[in-house]
Amino acid sequence: MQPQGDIALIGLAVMGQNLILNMNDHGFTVVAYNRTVSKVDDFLANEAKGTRVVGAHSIPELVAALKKPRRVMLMVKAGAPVDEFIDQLLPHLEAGDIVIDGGNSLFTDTNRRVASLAARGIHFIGTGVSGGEEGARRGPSIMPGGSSAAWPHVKPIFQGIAAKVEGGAPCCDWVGEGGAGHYVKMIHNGIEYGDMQLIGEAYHLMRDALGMTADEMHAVFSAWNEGELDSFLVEITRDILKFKDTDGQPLVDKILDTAGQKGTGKWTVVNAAELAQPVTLIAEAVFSRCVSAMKEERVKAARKLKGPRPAIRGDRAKFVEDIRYALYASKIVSYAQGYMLLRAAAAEYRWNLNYGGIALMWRGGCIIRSRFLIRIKEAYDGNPKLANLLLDDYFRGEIKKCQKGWRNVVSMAAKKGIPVPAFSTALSFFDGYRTARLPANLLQAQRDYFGAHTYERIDQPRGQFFHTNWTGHGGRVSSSTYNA
Ligand code: NBP
Repeated sequence: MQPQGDIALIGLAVMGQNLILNMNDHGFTVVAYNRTVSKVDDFLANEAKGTRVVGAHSIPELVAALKKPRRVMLMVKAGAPVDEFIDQLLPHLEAGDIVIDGGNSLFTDTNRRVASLAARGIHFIGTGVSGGEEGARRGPSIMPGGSSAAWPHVKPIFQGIAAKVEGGAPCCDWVGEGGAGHYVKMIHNGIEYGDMQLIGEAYHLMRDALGMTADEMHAVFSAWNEGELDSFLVEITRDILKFKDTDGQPLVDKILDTAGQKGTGKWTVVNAAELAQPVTLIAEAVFSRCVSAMKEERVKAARKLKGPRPAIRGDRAKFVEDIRYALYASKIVSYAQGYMLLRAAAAEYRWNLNYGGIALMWRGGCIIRSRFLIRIKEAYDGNPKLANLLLDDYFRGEIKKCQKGWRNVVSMAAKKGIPVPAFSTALSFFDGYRTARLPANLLQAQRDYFGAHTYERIDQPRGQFFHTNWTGHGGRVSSSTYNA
């Protein structure tokens, strides 16, 4: 009998199982396999019962069940498990076959895997998959990159199962060579950290400065979700605030305030530093999770370090509206920073990224999906060379509307001692970006004073470097001029 399998999927945890069922719904025959093989039969007997999913109990059995070119997708823990499965698969694959890694792998690992498998004639795709359990089952956002020759063989499956938006457009398209797909997923996750931190700061101000109850905040988030902040994360925040524990009290109030993280936010910040891009909001979001994790230390510090009382008097409804402005403006800055990093990465790694297309891929199916992303798509479709989202006419106008309220929130939070690191870094970045003359002249003077690092002058052409003997007893030799 001819092999029937359209694609194999290895890794029967939450993402793998749901992707398999989604592929099955779209008419594809999936071969399922897992390191702990007992989970294959368990899956076939339960979730996959009555479907056309085929179980495999070994790698040779999996490979034998696949049509050619063979397509094998890994949905396993990122890191060594991906390399271990590749090593197990390779002896059974032939030139033209395709291996896909759908986990949250570091893009540099994907670069390496694309190159090493290409040397053996095997195509490798590294793809971001976002949307969690529900997305995987009903339509995720899928961000594939790697060996472009493999894309036509994978496209019908991926675009078939992906979320659809605006007239049926799939939230999946080819991102680029090497690790480009995983890179875009990494930026997605970084932006997700930022969005969550911003919502958290809005919640903190409403709870501690205005003394609002969970039900009152639920009403605010419900209203916000009807406007330009309409998004998955605002929607689930609305629902979380409404959710009651068994005793009728809001469950959110009983959850310990220490945030976890799995690394993709940190990777974004490390890469931003490597590429000298000021992605300050995601950095604050990552570090805010670190501060939250210092729970015992914070509890002790709270007894010793006194500040102002957080309560704000005055027009509450107006302050809630100002918080909405702060959230919206900061979100625009965060996406502007994320896109700055994408542009720098495209130049550094020689990827031809479609910025509007990326916004469309994030438009549905994923955690950062929102109405707002269509505006980003329009901005880049209108001007693919747009230097910064903040310079787009639409976003310039939106920031203008928000500015007064945004500044009021940041200054009020400072006066009342409520931390708003993401709101304030967004505002500081905005002010820095729009400042023609920063104080870095003094900084350059300091560098030249203590280390003979040289400086450029405003009355001389760029690229000419000067050194001054500031103390009268320094030498004539200056340091080399370069940027690390
Ligand atoms: P997990 O990240 O929990 O991974 C579970 C799978 O990895 C199981 O099949 C497990 O096999 C296998 N595995 C592990 Br753990 N260690 C292994 C090893 N040393 N060698 C071989 N296999 C190993 O599952 P998930 O949450 O479904 O995520 C799968 C991938 O998708 C991850 O890379 C994750 O980062 C990514 N992702 C997750 C989400 C989400 O919302 N959960 C969203 C988007 C992307 P076993 O059954 O034998 O232990």
